[in-house]
Amino acid sequence: MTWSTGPFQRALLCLALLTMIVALAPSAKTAPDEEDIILFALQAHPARVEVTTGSFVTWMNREPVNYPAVRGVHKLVADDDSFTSPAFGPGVRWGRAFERPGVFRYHCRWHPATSGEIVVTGPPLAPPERT
Ligand SMILES: [Cu+2]
Repeated sequence: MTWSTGPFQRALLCLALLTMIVALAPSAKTAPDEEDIILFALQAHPARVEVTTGSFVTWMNREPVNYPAVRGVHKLVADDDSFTSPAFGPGVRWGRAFERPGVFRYHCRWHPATSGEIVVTGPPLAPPERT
């Protein structure tokens, strides 16, 4: 084998390794970000998501079967009525942006176990909603 291990080659190898380490390291989260929540087996995964204001949060319906009566369709409602999703079935994604800080708990209109909370931190990007 004619593999040379002079100082220059070693330095080059070090540089290559460092580049790989930097490339493989998880990138720092930048705000605003996007989160995907999977709805599966009538549960939200993860049930608790923390994001910064301005983040767009999406729910993906990955129910594997058509449940009787409701056919695996979910309709998410915020406990404080700040948002309501359309009914969306298996394979369909729905999402919304969270522009105000707070803890937003939600549940499915038809499946109480399908619930979770979005914890939003950061400066408000929209005025409070009128009631
Ligand atoms: Cu549901």
